[in-house]
Amino acid sequence: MERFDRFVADYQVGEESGIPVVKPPPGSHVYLQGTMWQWRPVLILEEGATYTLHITSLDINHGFSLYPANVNFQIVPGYDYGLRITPNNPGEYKVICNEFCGIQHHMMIGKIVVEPAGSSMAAGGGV
Ligand SMILES: [Cu+2]
Repeated sequence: MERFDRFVADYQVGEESGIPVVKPPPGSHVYLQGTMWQWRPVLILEEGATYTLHITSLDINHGFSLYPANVNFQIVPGYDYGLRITPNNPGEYKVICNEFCGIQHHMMIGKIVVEPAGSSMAAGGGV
């Protein structure tokens, strides 16, 4: 929880519907938290860079499902799942909960954006 807060504070670049948007440096540890009924934060990753993705649940069982990529994990509270990932396909991915977790389960949709390699260089240029 503390690491998560520090992670968000260090690399936050914006906010979307009250959820922080975080762009961590390539090679770093990246954190994604599931709670009823949201995924925090929105992650911006770079194509070809390797990250260690930590997925945790703060309350009950959730399912981590990445769409349209075919990745599924059961997320049990109290465990820290560390996945080594290297995104190789730029685009916008949805994080969907595939474990029924209550009334707003179907609203539990997060987001991971993969930017094409090298695009962070141009980020200073505006839009
Ligand atoms: Cu759910």
